[in-house]
Amino acid sequence: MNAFNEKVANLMAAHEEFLSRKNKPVEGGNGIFTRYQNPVLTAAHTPVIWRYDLDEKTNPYLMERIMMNATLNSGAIKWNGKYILVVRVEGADRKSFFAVAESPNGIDNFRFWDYPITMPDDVIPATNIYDMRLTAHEDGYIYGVFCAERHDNNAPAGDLSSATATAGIARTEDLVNWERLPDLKSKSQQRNVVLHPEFVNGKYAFYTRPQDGFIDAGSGGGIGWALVDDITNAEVKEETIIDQRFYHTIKEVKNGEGPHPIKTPKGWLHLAHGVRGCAAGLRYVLYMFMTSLEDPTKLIASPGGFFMVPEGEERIGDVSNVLFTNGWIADEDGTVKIYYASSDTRMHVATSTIDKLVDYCMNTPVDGLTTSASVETLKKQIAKNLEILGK
Ligand code: M1P
Repeated sequence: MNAFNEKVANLMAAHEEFLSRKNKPVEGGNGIFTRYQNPVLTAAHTPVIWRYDLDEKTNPYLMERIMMNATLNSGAIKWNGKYILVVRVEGADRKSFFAVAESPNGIDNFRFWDYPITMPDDVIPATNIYDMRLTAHEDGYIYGVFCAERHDNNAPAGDLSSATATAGIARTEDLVNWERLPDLKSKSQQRNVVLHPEFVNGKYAFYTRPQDGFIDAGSGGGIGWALVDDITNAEVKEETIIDQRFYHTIKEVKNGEGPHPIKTPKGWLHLAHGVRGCAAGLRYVLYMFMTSLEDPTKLIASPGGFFMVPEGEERIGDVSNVLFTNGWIADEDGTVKIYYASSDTRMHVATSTIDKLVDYCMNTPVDGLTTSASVETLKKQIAKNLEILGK
């Protein structure tokens, strides 16, 4: 073996060793969920064959030719017994693309498939696509709904930053071949749009996030809901806000549905992100709520405050102080694997159960929206506990 081939063999072996690391739960915690020690996916998990040209003639120094920047906001689905993430991979060129990574246990050993997804771009070509929510719909298809970003051509000359966000829609049966459908038509810009897994009144149902501009949710109000007659020509005609934003809460500035909700006997279990502003910029945290099985637009549980916030190294990255989720998997035994990205840089997993998450939603006090309401809630719990402890 010549020196170049030996270097290639060492590179492949080191990568394989890295991919096969075991992940361990972090002991302790708040009893609601369990974090894991290692991120499940980072830019370093992307295949060697993506990043290097392995031809000695064209890459004699064996340098990375196509660098990867981040692996973030991933849709998730259990498919053929495997835990699948459709990962938002961002290259050094700032373009995001989708790629499938699979794991046998959902906790470690995630490996990318050889090729990224070729998303047909035959509708209105987009500059950038990201943040896919996966829904195995009762119509038999797996849908991917994602943000399609384009330069705003109405921006003044020289403004290269103004953009528009719409919801791209595609469907597949094998996660390899995707049929692109027209983007969701809506009066406003839309991001964080998610397809509900069941028909409602015979129609497709979407969670929406109307927004005034590319960044500003503005008058959008919160997480919306819209029924759509025809998925091949989807249009938001009426939109109802089902989870509102409020002043001085974790979702004051923006919120957005995470993955599609999980159906439980007590209602639809939702995971979302909430955004508030502070001197350090925007802070993105995760929160939960539940809606009624009979009427999925009716909020039936709204635990106050955040469910998860960035901790430790999660706080730092390309866009610091951000947790974002658009994928979770409920196993047959009631375990829930929550896939979340930290600071727009890397992917993690946390585990819980449906029972615990429902209990969390039903029994965490609501946000009373003022300091005095929060103090009264706290006093009630203290008094009860003092009585239990006989003090
Ligand atoms: O940078 C944080 C997140 O910002 C956006 O989310 P939202 O539309 O709610 O502000 C998205 O671009 C998301 O990808 C990103 O993680």
